[in-house]
Amino acid sequence: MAPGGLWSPSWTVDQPAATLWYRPHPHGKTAEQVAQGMVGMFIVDDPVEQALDLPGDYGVDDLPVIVQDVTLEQDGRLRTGADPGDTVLVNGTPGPYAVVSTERVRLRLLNASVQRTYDFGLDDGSVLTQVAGDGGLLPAPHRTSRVQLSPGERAEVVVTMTPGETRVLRSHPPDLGVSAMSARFSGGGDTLDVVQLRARPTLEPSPEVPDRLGSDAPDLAAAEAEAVRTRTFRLQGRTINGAVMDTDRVDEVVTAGETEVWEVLNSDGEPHHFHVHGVQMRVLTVGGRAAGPELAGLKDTVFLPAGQPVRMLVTLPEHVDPEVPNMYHCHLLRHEDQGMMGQFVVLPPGGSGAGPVAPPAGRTDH
Ligand SMILES: [Cu+2]
Repeated sequence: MAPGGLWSPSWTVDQPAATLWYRPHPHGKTAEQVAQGMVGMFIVDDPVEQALDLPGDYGVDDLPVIVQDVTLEQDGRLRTGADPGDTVLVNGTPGPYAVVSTERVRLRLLNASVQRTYDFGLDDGSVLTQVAGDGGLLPAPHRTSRVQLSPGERAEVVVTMTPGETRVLRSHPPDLGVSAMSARFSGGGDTLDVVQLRARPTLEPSPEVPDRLGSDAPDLAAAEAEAVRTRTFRLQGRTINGAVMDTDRVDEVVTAGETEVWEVLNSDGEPHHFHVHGVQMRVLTVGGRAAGPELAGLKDTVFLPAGQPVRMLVTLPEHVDPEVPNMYHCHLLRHEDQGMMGQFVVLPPGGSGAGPVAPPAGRTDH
């Protein structure tokens, strides 16, 4: 969008209840704009989710928690380009707290930071009940003391409070699987307070979190067996499959509605993440092992442990557009800005050619 320009998109919301978000995507300038707070949350409800009776009163027991880290100058201005920052903002606010008036409160956690990974936990080590990931409800609640989110990832957690107490949601040093030197740029050694929860002296009762949440997890082995092909993506340096982003090149051509396996490898000694536009994915395996319960729901942004291939089931969008590509990219915004991104176009079944530009010569799929 040009300065002063107006853009009025319209679209059909066609997905289950989820905690989504939006941000600018100007090539090469994304980190700077996001770091200055140009970020918002987009909450989708549906009847299935509402019937579960999870805390759902927005601003009362259902709270957006958009987490960013910044560095502030003496005069209070933001210093951009300093990652990771040393001050945590929640919904743009430093030193935030929430007054809790119910027994249970649902936090919609979004890591909207440029570079930092958070490992969220309560200061007393008590349980966070994770009920949803990026793309919606988990099949069943995942009770855990820690929820690690890399940039772009979301998780919904339910916290149970006792009257009058104050607890702190804190970020602990994340497990990034790389050297301490590399991890430092993603906040590897840091412990930070994120938000205080201050319970009133008396709390309104809240229903228990049900034992079953979203639809049952699909039979992933059967779905994988029916996938029409496997595409591989290798992330190294600031390249994906050896190339940096070129808006004049289409890297992948896919068929609308088909299900494929995408196998993504971080072959570096530094953290990378994989985000795909227009799809929600199911993580099959990480480093050859079955994905953990925190990954049991739909995902659009996935942390890639170094050296461990992540296999994902990807059902491609139904929306055909041979002219305007979708993107996939590392979700460390500095990496994205430096060209760690590729493009794919969606063709109708049986469609061929089309598109503004041809795929690169020599690219083969299997
Ligand atoms: Cu990266």
